[in-house]
Amino acid sequence: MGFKYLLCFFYVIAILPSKSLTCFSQSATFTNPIIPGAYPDPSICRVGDDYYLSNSSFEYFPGLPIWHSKDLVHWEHASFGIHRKNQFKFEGLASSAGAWASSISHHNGVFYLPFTWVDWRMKVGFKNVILTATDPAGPWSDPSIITDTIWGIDPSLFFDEDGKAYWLMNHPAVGFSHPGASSIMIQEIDLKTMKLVGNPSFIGRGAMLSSQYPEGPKLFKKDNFYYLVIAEGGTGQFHAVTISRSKNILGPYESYEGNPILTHRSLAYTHPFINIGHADFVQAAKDEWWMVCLGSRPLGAKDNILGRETFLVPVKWDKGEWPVISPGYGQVRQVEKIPNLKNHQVASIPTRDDFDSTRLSYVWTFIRTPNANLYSLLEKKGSIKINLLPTQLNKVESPGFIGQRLRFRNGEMTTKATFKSKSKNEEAGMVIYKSEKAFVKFVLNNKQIKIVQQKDSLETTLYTAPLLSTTSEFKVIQRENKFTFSYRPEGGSWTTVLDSYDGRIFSVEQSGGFMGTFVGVYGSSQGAPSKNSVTFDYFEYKPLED
Ligand code: 6LW
Repeated sequence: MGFKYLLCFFYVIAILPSKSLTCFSQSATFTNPIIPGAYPDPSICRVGDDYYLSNSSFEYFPGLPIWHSKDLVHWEHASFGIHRKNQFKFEGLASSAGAWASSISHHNGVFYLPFTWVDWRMKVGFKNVILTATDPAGPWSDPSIITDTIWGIDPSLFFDEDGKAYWLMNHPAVGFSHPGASSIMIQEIDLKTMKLVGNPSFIGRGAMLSSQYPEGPKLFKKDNFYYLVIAEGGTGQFHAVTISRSKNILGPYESYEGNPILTHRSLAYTHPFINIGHADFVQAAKDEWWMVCLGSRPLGAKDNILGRETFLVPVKWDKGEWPVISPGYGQVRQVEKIPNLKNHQVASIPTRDDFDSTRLSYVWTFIRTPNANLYSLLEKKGSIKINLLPTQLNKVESPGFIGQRLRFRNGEMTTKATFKSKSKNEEAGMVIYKSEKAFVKFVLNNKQIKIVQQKDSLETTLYTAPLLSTTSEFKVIQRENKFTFSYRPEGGSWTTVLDSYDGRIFSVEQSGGFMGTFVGVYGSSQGAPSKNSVTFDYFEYKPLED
């Protein structure tokens, strides 16, 4: 008997603690991207033990997602900088116009969100504005217009130790020119009046004489140096992060001889991440710095279908020295050691929405500002009703589409629609959408179920069959850049109707644009008046094993 107790005692003091530690210890690594899906141009700030991050959002509404984290790895949605229809005029906005490159900062209890509102219909297509909030959960203010007379983008703020605030942005080249030439300028700003003070000072043009598209400027004060971090090379394969520094905020700035401090330009498609650039730094602890940046995960080896996502990279920044990014590797790594911060468990994005709530989850996004009568969650619990409006997917409008960003390399998307179409122009179902010139709709109308591709101005029917039921489930399986379409009529079984569809139509390489691809539910009367509607019982979007 005694031996058995001894054995148990030994187990308790020797084996169990290590097991319990293992089961409770957080994993020592994280996987990039930290915010998957089309969330480009990340900027980050720290407020005590809390970190806030914002992304561009272009023509999508709500816009300028604001994220919150305590450990830099797990991010929960906090708010949208653009959450009211009257903040900006989205109607008729071109794809990839809209909200570019926000830069979140915090000072004396106020969050500032400068960014560029792009509308190429304006005389000067780039208006640089600031939104403010005292609570990261919002509400955010109406825009204060800082510049609308010069062609510049990517504003950010810097708060100096003497209490002065400075406005930085990309600016037309001054005194030099070559393809892609522009410069970085700095100017004092009075944040009480939201007016620029004095004149702009030129402080940078990129690390090389022929640098293209110096943009995304961020300024840091460390060890009595002002460090200017920018993106250059353009937001494609040659994208890079470069740095310069000065003892005087207005310069002259000395370019680091080790530039670029980060780029994947020479890795081409041999690395799982391309287009790395547009960075921001944050000090997580006394001597621990981290960088967020954008990047893309090409699918099918070369196709950027997911858009530009947000990545986290360690930085070694010794006193008085230049920062070393991803020390020992010099690349953004897929699996990285976690920051030395207390683990912050947050709710991950749900893979299934049964539409039980009275509000849509933040992952659901509209193309431009939605019609006030577009949808309802209140008609029948556990479903969403989309009212058929005349707006159309292949026009620069706000179509009857509610979508999520594609965020997995391999995923399965399913939904169930009940729809009694009264005419062939009334249609409803599932859509994979990149822009008004690149989408595939999988829909029911009054007589058919069909798959229709829009590629530029060409509409092509890829599948059509007689309608078997006014209630049908739709399934799309994405394996990298291949999409397979199936459906199941009520009471029937799944039938695959289109296999290995070439999804490169959604890639930046084929359809351009600054955003990624969305998948969602949809209904439209395609230009004609209608009082009809479609009901979706659920939407599921889950990852498949790589
Ligand atoms: C953004 C610029 C960029 O303003 O692309 O990747 C523009 N860099 O900094 C739109 O995302």
